[in-house]
Amino acid sequence: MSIHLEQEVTDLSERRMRLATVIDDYADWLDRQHGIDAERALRLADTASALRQDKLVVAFVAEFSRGKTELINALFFSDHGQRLLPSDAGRTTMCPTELFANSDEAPSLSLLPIETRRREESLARLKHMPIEWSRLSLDPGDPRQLQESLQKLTETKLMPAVEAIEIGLWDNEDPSERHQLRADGTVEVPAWRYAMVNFPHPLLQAGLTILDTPGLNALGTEPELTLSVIPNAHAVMFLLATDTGVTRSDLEIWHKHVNRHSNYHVAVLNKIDMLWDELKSDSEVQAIIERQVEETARVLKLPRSRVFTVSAQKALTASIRGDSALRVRSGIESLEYLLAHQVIPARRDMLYHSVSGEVGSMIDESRVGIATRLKRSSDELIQLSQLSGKNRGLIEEARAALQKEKESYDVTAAQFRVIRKMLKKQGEHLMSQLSEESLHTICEAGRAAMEASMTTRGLTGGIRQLSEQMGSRLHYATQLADNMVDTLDQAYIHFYHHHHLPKTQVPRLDLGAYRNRLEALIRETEAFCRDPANLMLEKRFMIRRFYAGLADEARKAFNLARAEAERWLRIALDPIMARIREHKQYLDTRLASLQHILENMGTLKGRMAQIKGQISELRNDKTELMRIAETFAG
Ligand SMILES: Nc1nc2c(ncn2[C@@H]2O[C@H](COP(=O)(O)OP(=O)(O)O)[C@@H](O)[C@H]2O)c(=O)[nH]1
Ligand SMILES: [Mg+2]
Repeated sequence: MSIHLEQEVTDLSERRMRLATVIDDYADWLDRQHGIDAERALRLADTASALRQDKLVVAFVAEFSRGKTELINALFFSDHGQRLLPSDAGRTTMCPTELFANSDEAPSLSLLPIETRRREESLARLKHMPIEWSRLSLDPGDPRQLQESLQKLTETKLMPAVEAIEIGLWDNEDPSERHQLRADGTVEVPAWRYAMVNFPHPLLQAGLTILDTPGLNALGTEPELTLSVIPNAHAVMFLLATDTGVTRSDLEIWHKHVNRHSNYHVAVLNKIDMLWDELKSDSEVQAIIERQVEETARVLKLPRSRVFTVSAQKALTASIRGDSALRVRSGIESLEYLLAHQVIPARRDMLYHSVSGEVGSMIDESRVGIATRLKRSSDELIQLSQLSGKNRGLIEEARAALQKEKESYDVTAAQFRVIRKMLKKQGEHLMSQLSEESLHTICEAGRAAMEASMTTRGLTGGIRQLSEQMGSRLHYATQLADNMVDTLDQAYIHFYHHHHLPKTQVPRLDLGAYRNRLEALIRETEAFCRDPANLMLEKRFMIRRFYAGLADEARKAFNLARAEAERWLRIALDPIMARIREHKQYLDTRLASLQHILENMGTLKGRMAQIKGQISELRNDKTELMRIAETFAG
């Protein structure tokens, strides 16, 4: 593990924590402001906790035996003095393996039996069902125990061929797989479907999650990996090996699982040590490697700069032996730089941008709010100082003027209550578009359409129907929300012009991301159906699984959209009510104080002192807010 990488990961984690702390500080600050923005404070607390839990996910994807596991060992675990994950000849990881650190639980290896493929639940859901997993404790202080336990990742078992076909583990019609059938009618299959390694390594503790995947077989039959796990990774390393070049199945993985899906990916040409040849000069060897790199870039249609060369094995050996010349020659450092100086900074910027817009504009609004309150208090103070020592007549006049202002305000507030009632109804109508029941109905109908003909055509029909119905509901909900925003905007403008309430911009409800997601799922389905492998065979199992995977993703998008709409409703409707109440209270106290003064001129001084106290409190709040704003921007 290089210093760069370790530093950058730690730095990313520290920044995340700092940002979360500022957001929490701001939420506390808001909370102290008489609970006007309780809803926003809650939302901020959510944002902060999401930041704290954020993970940087790096996935390694390739056909079997390209050296993914070896590269993971070399990049992240070489300080162990040996291979942490099994990657030596003939013994490799057989199932997708997720490596992370969760300090709430003891270090452990959790394995999901392969038979759970029959289950309807998604992997994501199974992760929350501990009973389905077989669990082993890991002892980070005992390398032998560690290595022995992790050998489990390589386990296979024999399964009757019919069962293996059923759960999509073996294809009897594929000539390249037919030889795997044994005389007793069984085939060898991976023992585990998925593995989770909770391990207290510093990089993992700082928020790195690594995903190691086995070859094409496991990827193709686990739609969730392609539909959600790999696309959600922040970086994907696609491995090739110099001895095999770019094979057909490499290309299949590249096109189906990497190129189209992942946000950021690079190709890594591994095992360059196999081209090292003592009978050739360094520059000759380098030229051979370069030719292969260019060929790889051409076939994958990638810029040359996105193809890396490495010898994972030599890098691991070099790190363990402390051989720095070999380490340099292995090429591992360029991958470390890539992670340290591109992948991690990109994640850092993205995290900051994703929160800065929303939090930044909230802070701006708070500034306006506090300025308004300061102005009100100083207005009152000025008025009182002008009245002090004057006769009752003038005070009576001031009181009468204020009384009139209050009455006119009450009329506006009463009018708004009618509008607000209507808005509330509209809000309910909006939420009914996105209700759990409507989701259920849509999913059932889509499923029925798919089940009616278990073919790829039935599948496209089912998904299309599902996604279109969901999409049109999201669209309608957005329209309703836009109308509500227009009404609210007018109300705010009225309050601003006539009663000097702060100007406030009501945010729009934006469900675009979820509609895009649904459209992407349709494209996904079409690609699946165009794939000859899925067309030629009547793969009912695969179709059903793929449908389940897609429907799950669609449901996720719809549920997220609902949560977003709920939050939006509260943010749109609650603050205006709070501001109206606050302003009414302000007019009431001011009126009452003038009344007191009229009854007893002696209370004027006391009231002035009280307002001075309020002003200095507001000043403190303002200073604190400025500090938060500065830390946040910096
Ligand atoms: N010569 C050579 N062999 C390697 C290298 N990386 C991995 N291997 C070997 O390739 C085989 C497969 O490696 P592994 O990491 O298990 O591949 P995976 O299936 O992609 O995870 C093992 O026998 C490794 O020892 C390398 O850089 N050079
Ligand atoms: Mg492996």
